Amino acid sequence: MNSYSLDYIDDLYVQYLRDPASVSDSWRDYFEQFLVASNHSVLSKSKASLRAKSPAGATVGSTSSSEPNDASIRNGAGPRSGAGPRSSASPRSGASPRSGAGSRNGTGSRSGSTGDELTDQALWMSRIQDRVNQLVREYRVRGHLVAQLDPLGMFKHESPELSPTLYGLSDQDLQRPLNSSALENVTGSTLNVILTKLQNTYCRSIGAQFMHIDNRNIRDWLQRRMETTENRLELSHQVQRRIYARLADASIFEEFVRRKFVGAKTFSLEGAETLIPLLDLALEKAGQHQVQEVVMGMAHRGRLNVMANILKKRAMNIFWSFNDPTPELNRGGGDVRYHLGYSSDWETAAGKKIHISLCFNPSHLEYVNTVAMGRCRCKQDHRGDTKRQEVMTFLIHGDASFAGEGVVQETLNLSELDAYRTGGTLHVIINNQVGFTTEPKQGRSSTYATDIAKMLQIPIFHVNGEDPEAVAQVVSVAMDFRKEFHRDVVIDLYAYRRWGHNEGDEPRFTQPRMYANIDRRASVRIQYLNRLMELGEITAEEAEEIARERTEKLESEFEASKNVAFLPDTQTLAANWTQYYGGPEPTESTDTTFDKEHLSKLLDSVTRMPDGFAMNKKLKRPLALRREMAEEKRPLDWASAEAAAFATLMVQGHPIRMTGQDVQRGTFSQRHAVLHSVKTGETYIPLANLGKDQARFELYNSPLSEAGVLGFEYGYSLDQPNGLCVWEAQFGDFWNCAQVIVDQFIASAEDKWNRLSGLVMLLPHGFEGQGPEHCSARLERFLAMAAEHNIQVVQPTTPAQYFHCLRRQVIRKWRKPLVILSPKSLLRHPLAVSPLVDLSSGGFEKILVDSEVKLPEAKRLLLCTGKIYYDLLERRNESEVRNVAIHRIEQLYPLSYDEVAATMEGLRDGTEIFWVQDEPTNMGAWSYIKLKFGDDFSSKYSFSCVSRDESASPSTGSMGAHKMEQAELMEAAFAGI
Ligand SMILES: Cc1ncc(C[n+]2csc(CCOP(=O)(O)OP(=O)(O)O)c2C)c(N)n1
Ligand SMILES: [Mg+2]
Repeated sequence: MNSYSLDYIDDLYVQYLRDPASVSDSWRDYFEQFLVASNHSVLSKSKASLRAKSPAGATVGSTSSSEPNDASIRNGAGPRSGAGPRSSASPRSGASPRSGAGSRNGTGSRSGSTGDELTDQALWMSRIQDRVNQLVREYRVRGHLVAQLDPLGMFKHESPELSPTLYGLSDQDLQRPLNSSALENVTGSTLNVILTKLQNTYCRSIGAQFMHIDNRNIRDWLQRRMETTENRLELSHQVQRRIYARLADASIFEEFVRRKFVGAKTFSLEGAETLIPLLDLALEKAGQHQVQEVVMGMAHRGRLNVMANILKKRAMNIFWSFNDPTPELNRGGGDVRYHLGYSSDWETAAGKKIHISLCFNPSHLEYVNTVAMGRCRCKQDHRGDTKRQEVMTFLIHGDASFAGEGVVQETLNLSELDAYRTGGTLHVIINNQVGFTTEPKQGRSSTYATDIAKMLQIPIFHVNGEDPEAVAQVVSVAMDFRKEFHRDVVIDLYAYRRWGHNEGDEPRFTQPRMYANIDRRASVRIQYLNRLMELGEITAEEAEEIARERTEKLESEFEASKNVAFLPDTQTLAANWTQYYGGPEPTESTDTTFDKEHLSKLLDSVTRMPDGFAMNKKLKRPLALRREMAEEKRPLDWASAEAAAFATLMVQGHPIRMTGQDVQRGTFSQRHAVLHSVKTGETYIPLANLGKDQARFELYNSPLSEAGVLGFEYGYSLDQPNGLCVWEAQFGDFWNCAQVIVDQFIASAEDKWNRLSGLVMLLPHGFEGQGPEHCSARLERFLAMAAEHNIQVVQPTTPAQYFHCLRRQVIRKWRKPLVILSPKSLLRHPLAVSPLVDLSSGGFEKILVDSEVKLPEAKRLLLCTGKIYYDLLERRNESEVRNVAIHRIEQLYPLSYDEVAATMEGLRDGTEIFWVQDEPTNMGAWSYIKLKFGDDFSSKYSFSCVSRDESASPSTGSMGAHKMEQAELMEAAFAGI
């Protein structure tokens, strides 16, 4: 019988002890006969006996169904008899002292009773060590469950796996000296000592989850950091006082605001004031790590406090906003004080400057996450920070929203992707254990609010917010982890919410017991002060002085804010935005032309690849055709015009970044901007190889996400006025998964926050019989949210129009989000082509006027936008109609009546104008056109609409029905002609 057979019998024995019925009859008889009253000596004897007399028919060492698995041991029914042997699920090599025992490799004596006893003794010691190893491992895996995390004591979990008795370790064993190299920095201690160290490390105020990380080096690094220090920092006198001062900043600010602005909404931080020293310490660490800039994203909770105490926004500005003295300036615009952004410089204790930018934030929780990350990435790109260590993101979350909002998963998923990597975000959860009135047990199915973060290979540190020194340790390990591994890290700050959700809210309606508990608690400032006084680090008088000084300062800021002449600090755009502007669209046109010869060369060069590059054969033809386009032997198609726009912008110094699902090839196999060698799999990007003077070209396939990715690109665009930042939806229909980013940021940021963006959204759109979800980019929704020149909504119908539109977006200094309804079938439509000269000359036209039928001869004018133009044109050509003019509206917004009227000159009064659209009446542009121009049109002409009947879904799922409907539209458009 070998050692593994013994292990097997051990396992069976454990199983038998838990449930005698779970082992076979023969093994049960055997255990009953020999081991029922087991203890060490009995075991020793019994093992010798076991070797001699295993029951007939039992296949020792096999993996029979009675073999217990890891889970069955862990889920065991509580402590077992102290001496019971156990086959450990822990590694059978490594720290186990077996190799030295001799018995396992056959060198020990196995014959004769004395030799047997000795061997058994060694075996037994080895097995104890195995169990200790297992116990140590369980502490690393589950210690957090019994850690003292929750100031209110509500988070209660048991972990029987942490009981030594589960591993057959008796009280006697606790006193034995052990080889416990399994625990960092400990050798030759007793189990008792080891247990104390384990509990200190993993079960005090810090609960660390890190054993889900697959990479052993990372786990070892974390273990070392925590176990060698028992998860505590030795804090200097100065740091302790600094922590106290930051707590005083936090709590005195809250108390002051509550006293002065009774009942006003502040979303107080009280109960979680440790956030302020936490951020303070994180910034200190960031300074040590040579971080130059921090981009912060956070929601309402504690935001005013962070503004005052971290961003150092002068309190007078915050107080001024409570008074709301100039409502007339904010009619229809602006935002509430707890959503505003701010930026400032932070100076660390060592004198390092860090620029902090707190992002403007809508009420919609968690959506700011990827916006902040996008900004961080762009700032890194500007600095040439290829290691992504000079700029980092801090994201502060609520417990309910982190667990509940799906965009959190999208956020985390971006963190390790080439297109979105920012070198590691610090996530902090203000875990006040409630979301408005909803408790964790109603709000999440997971143990922790942070469990979604376990999808990443990163540690999650839960920490009791009432233990600021534990928080200091966690910040130190977390920030060093990020520095070392360039990955995200999560700190779950366990706290509570001293008041209601906001200051007008009564939390005792719904959380009476929790609030009875909260009411009894002294603030963390007072608790920490008491501790420091006990340690003799600070006197009551000194503490009093710190508090008095802060209150006085706030008092003087308060007085200043009441001065009628006071004007608050409204920050203007950052320095790199000085040449750019928002507001109404400029009336002057933009020169988007480009030298024809150069254009031709650039277009040709994007068809070339390095010698020997083995391109897919099927791409040869499209590239050959493009070469002919460059030579003006054929007109350009859509994708070539796009490549031309990109190339010309980049050689003029404008960087381009584009992401979206499958954008490298293009959803419709039209772009092929990244070529793959069929021999080596290597890729080649012609647009990134135009010449050494070109600006950066980045084109990334995104994960299957809309909200997260669009948020990221929007964030990127906030810091990149000089470039083209493009997000393409797979089909236009899917942007509604990112509705929040469009509504809350893209469409309204300038109005609310005076922040500009030149982001481009490419939304494939077109009714082509592909069913309800592949036809409509929901033009009507963009038009409904279009106001005050907030966005541009464009539907170009020729490659040249697309080319000029993209170039205009960067060349003019007016920065405005651009929504392009891009085509699908037009990508290859024989009529949707443009000669090279239309790109090298001309410019973008808001309305394309009929070049064949002149208005004075028109009996009817068809107004339309997008692909339906070509359907109408074909129908007109087929039926040889000569008296119906067709105008295409290429830019739906901004568009004034004057601009439209200018294209109608010559149209006789009373002429019929039909707005023709493929969309059902309740969708598309009809409602917008009618509302905006209907009265003017109707006063002079006969104005009506041709469209599909109103419908709940955009289109039919039947190709046959689609064709019938399309034919009816054409009939109606030309009826009576
Ligand atoms: C997307 C979204 N849904 C709902 C709300 C309304 N709301 C505001 S705060 C809040 C509770 C947030 O709880 P938590 O994330 O724990 O933050 P806390 O307020 O407790 O700090 C809710 C539901 C919101 N702001 N955003
Ligand atoms: Mg909460």
